[in-house]
Amino acid sequence: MSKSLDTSTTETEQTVTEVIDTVVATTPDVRRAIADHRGQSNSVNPTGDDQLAADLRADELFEQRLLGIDGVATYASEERADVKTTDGRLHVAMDPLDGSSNLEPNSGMGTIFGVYSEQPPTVGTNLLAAGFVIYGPITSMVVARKGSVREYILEDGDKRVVDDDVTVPEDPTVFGFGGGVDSWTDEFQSYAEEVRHELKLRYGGAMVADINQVLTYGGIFSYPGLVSAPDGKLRTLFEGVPIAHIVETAGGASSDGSRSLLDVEPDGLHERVPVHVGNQPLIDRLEAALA
Ligand code: AFP
Repeated sequence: MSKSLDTSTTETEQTVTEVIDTVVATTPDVRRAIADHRGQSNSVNPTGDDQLAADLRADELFEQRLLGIDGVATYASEERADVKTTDGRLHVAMDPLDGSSNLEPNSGMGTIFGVYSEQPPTVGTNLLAAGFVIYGPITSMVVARKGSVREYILEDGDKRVVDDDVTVPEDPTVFGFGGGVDSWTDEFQSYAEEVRHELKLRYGGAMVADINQVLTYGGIFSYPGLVSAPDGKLRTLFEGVPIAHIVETAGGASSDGSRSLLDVEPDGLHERVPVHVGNQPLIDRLEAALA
């Protein structure tokens, strides 16, 4: 490997590490924002969702701190129309506070992030690392990087490994399907009818917590294309692709209904996509049902 390429790889890895550690160090402030900024903000995000004050505060914290990292060139977020740019080489795309509608009932919420080698919108195979934080009974984080998935417990802005090889269990146990029965297509309805007799329902309204159920117990999470919204609800860059990278790295599979979410080429920052992730056989059956 040439010297320059070697240096560049080392610098890239150092920047990815700094991004992950900066997300970790910011989580106590996000937990405080969840407690202190509980109201509406009277604004909507670029995909039309109401923004809570906590959404905006979390976005502000991550933007300031991540753009402060030398190697980070851009910051893109579900909460803002455009990419923020500075000098650097890598690109961060985030859902700063996933599941903010769970704030009022104090149910699980999270942060989703991806570190890309190319500026978004870009294809998921350009992800260098992806992860999510869960602000639950404890704060935990799952990160996919260099071909493996690790789970950490976060305390006071530090992280400690609790599982250094997260893999989707072979025998599936849970399913979580978003969107609502009456909005599903006939094809998805028939698939859901089969699955609900085989697996246990685990659906909480914040995908990070539902995805962690699939990583822990095996199964499938879907927010499918709907009759009224064929692209579904979830954002390609900020939710679907980073989560797909994590689940596929953990030995599972992902699909937009016909192919891996990592092969989806988004034209815009805020595109939506149907999201299906979980055990390969369940994804295969889903794609056959939707074909
Ligand atoms: P919010 O961030 O607006 O609460 O949406 C969360 C989310 O994007 C994803 O985390 C959930 O899986 C999904 O939406 C829940 O959508 P429904 O409220 O339609 O079930």
